[in-house]
Amino acid sequence: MNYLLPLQAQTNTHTMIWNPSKECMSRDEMMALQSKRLRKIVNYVYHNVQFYRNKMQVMDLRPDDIHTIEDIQKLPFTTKQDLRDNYPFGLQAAPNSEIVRIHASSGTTGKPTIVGYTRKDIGVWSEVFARCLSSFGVTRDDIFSVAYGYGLFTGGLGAHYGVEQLGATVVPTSTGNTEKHIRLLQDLGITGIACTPSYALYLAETMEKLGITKDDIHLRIGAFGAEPWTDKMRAEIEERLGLKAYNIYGLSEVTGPGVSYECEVQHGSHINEDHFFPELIDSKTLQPVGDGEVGELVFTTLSKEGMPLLRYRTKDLTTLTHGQCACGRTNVRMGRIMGRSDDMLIIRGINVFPSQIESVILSLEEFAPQYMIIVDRQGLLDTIKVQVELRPEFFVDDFPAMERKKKLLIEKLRSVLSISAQVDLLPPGSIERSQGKGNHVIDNRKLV
Ligand code: DLL
Repeated sequence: MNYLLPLQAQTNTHTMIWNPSKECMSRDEMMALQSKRLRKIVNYVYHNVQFYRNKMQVMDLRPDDIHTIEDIQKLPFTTKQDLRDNYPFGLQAAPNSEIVRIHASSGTTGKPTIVGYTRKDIGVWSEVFARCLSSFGVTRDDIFSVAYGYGLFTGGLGAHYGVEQLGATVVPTSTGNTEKHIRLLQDLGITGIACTPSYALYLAETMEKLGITKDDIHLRIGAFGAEPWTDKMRAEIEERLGLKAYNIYGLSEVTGPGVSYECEVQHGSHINEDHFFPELIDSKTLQPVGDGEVGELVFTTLSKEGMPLLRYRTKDLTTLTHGQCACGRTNVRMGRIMGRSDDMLIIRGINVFPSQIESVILSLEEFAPQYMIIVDRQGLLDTIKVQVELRPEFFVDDFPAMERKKKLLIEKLRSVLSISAQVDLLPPGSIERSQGKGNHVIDNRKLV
């Protein structure tokens, strides 16, 4: 194993960095490490994965042609479709005897994506997750509830191993049975929680129904991810659960949660780029885009043994920022996921991301973060309807007052996003809650 022992896990300061030798490298040192690992991984997949050997041969490329990390642009891309076409084990590089675990990504259409991990892969994953937790301020004294789903989804077990690696106490609550969870939060004095932002809100709502306030629990840190969320949503969760909320990002194909994580500065999420090399490309031209510009995130796994991937196109849209952060880390930062190149809605020619609609909704105090966006086509015209719950204190039996609120949201959506949307106001509690990843969009146009 070439990863280092925890360096500062015992301290109680908030600026602790789990592995400074990997999180605070100079750019030259990082590029040297990445170059070395890239050469090794390209050689490894060339000799162990028929799919990559074929692709490289078609491009007249040999492992010897790759010298530095900058040569990555010579390599072929990998897509979700490639994983489907090679289902289940076609992209696995290690022999079955070395695989100790398999996860599968949910995938709404077609076959799931199967990802096999060697023991070393699980070790790296635990290490990178421990870096995230440490960056959020978690210490060995914390008791941490993992309320991501356990099972084929990488959220539960990924976070579980990370908490253990850091040395905090893990409580594997998983999803479901929220009342029991709340009881454990109180009785065990649980101080940290990892779950989707949707579930965090559901938890807050259930607590409120039970008459339990944030002062009755002891949560101080939340590790939220697996779905897009906004700063408005962050503020809401922090207020209702009485904790500090951090973003954690990842995807099964690349490892699971822990690919990137916020620090206390919260200006983007640091990518564990010694293991997952990021590129940002224009989805159409496939050419690189610069710092600060929006593009599609692409990852090359630099150390994975089970299923290494070259230039995997995530479809996630974000920005990258190089340069040292005020927290002391030098690892490149990615912005919030603004959407996926495949879930951008084009409404009468205007590009709209669900997260933009969420931001508009939450900028108005009347509305709760529970909403659905329904897109349809009438004749040749796209229509968009936003169904949104009112907060209980604003839900009144007064028709003109309700109409005014509706108009307010319609106007704000028009002025901020240049779309004219229909709005349905719903009573509190009427939209189905999600315990895992929330779904906010129904696009009926795809069904025709
Ligand atoms: O969602 C892994 C994960 C678990 C990440 C727990 C964070 C916390 P998948 O099921 O393969 O893996 O889904 C990956 O989810 O490509 C993004 O579109 C989205 N996603 C994950 N984290 C975030 C985040 C897990 N923090 C897909 N913000 C990714 C926005 C996220 N989107």
